[in-house]
Order: sequence, then C-alpha cells, then structure tokens
Amino acid sequence: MSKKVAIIMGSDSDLPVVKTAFTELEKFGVEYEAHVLSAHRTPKQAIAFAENAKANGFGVIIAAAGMAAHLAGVLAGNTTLPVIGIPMKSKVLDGMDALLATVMMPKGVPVATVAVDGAANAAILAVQMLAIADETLAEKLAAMKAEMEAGVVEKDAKLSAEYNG
Ligand code: RP5
Repeated sequence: MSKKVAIIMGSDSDLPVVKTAFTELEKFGVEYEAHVLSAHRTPKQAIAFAENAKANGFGVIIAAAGMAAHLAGVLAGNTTLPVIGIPMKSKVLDGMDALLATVMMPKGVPVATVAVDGAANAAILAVQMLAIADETLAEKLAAMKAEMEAGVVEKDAKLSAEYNG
C-alpha cells in the first residue's frame, strides 16, 4: 500500500479548483487527506502538520495557495517530504503573485510548482512520486499515458480525414 497524499489549501475558497486533485488521486486509488491550513492565518497548525506528516503516513504534500502564497514554502521548510505547490489564480493579479511566491524558493527548500490552478497535474505528479516505490501505481500511470496517446492519435486521424484531402 502506497503512502497517503496530503492536500493542504490556504482557504476553503481554493476548494473548487483543488477538488480536481481529489478526482485524479481517486482514479489511481491513492489515499489522501485534505485540510485547510494557512501559512498566515494558522501558521502554528501548518508547521505542526508538516513536522508530523511523515510520521503520520504521508509520502507527498500538495499545497494550494493564492496571493502571497507562502504555504507550500512553509510546509517544505518543515518536512523532508516532497512538496508540490499549486499557485491559485486570484482576482487581482491572475495568479502571477502566487506563481512567483510558490516557485521562487531559496536553495535547500524546493517546491515542485505546477501551473496556476494546476491541481490535476499536482495530483499526477504526486502519483508519479509514489510510483517510484509502487509498481502497481507505475502500471496505472503507463496505462493513463497510453490512453492519452491513443486519444491524440484518434483526434489527428479525424482532423486529417476532414482537412487533408
Ligand atoms: C490564500 O488567500 C488562500 O489560499 C486563497 O487562495 C486566498 C484568499 O483566501 P480567502 O480570503 O478566500 O480565504 O491564503
């Protein structure tokens, strides 16, 4: 059995986007736990979560936050587990604020940052990390990639039939 994935979001207002990560993890049968924890509003709880995450059976932490998005970095600073950051789109700066705050980490404290609102890819990357030590998961990932490939090949055939003489 693989380790669990922790999905931490800075606010419940992030949930509609972050739910996509739940769906992806469910497709792979990966167990997860979701929490609202904020680097700014509940810093003590966020740090305590990160400090205990490994002992609590987690293998990867996904952290979604918007605006001055320090959540992924704070979690990464308090655990040796890999942390995947999802910069959340905000009304004012369209997610550029969160993207820079999440990705521009100092040496020694990496955060694997996905695209703005990239919750699906955060989940898939988490599965890929767990799959290093789990051959069943690796096979499911290979099947997903094969399905994706077949889908594009089919679209190309349809497009070619319509436009390429
Ligand atoms: C961040 O501030 C959260 O991750 C959220 O994206 C943003 C706004 O939070 P709320 O004011 O909606 O709670 O910390």
